[in-house]
Amino acid sequence: MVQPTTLGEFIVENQRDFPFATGELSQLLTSIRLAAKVVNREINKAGLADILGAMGSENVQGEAQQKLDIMANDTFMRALRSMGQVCGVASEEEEHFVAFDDDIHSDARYVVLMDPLDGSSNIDVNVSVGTIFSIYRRTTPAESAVELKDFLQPGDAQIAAGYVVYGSSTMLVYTTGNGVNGFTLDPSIGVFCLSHPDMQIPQDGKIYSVNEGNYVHFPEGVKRYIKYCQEFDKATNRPYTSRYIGSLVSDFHRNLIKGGVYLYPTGTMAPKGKLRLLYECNPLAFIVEQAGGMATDGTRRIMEIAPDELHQRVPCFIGSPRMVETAHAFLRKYEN
Ligand code: P6P
Repeated sequence: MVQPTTLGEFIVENQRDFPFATGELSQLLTSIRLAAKVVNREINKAGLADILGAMGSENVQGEAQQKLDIMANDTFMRALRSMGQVCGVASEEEEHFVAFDDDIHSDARYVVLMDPLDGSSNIDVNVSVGTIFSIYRRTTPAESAVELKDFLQPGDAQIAAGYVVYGSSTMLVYTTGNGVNGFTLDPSIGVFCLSHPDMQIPQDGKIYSVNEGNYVHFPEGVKRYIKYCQEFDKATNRPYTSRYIGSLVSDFHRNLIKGGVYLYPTGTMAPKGKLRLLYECNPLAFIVEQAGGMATDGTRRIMEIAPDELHQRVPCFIGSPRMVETAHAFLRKYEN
């Protein structure tokens, strides 16, 4: 039996994709890999270990912090701090960025932005959740204190991005700008193995993912696109299938493999959209573009948007390019 390539082997074999990293990215991804295994273990036993449920606190988004949210945040923070490559981390669970400003991090060159456990409201009902991460080189000089502007970089400046989906199996999917590769955790040996080499999103699809409970609050163009998806038209394979898990990483991952479009538009409850630019939309946009897909805010590429603030929200249309383009046509036609 041919031994599958492990994530560690893959990173080393593809180190040449990262010439200036001299092994640093390998170590950074290794720390993420380790944290993902720990979070996976805790999620799998959450129901038994009294770590389900809310902490009784709220995060900066005003969302009830789940015990596993905090566990995941602390696990990734600890893993990233343990490596000397990272000088700071921004997280959905932290109001401000966290600077690693001790001696061993003084010449660190990378910052990481992450949503340590996305979709955590689904945890108590055993629906899959995920971790999303984005990696940049710092823009301020080494040896100096990391600054907010090191984190407020457009998505096009990312040097790596990825996600972990804790589902029926646990997968880590990432890109360093040379394609997208997926690794499945083999729990019997605790190793991520290459299972989805060179992932490419289908250029068109039949799945649309949107919370239709917000329909009345959507812009007219979004409403018209949703009706377009629901109309019968044999020639264009419609009606499409509506699939919405309510866990961004899971909805994105399914559409990446099967083809489809995920929409989180503006609406009354979310005047700027709900998804965060820096640690949800940008990393997934990097991945989807590397896999041949599209990611926009309805008009601009997500990765062109110049961030103003750490927890900035943007509307998001992401997935198969033909489907995103069709949605754009409705937005343009019915823009008020
Ligand atoms: P709604 C989870 O909080 C999240 O950010 C994504 O994982 C998910 O796709 C979205 O929110 C669900 O939001 O408003 O449809 O419940």
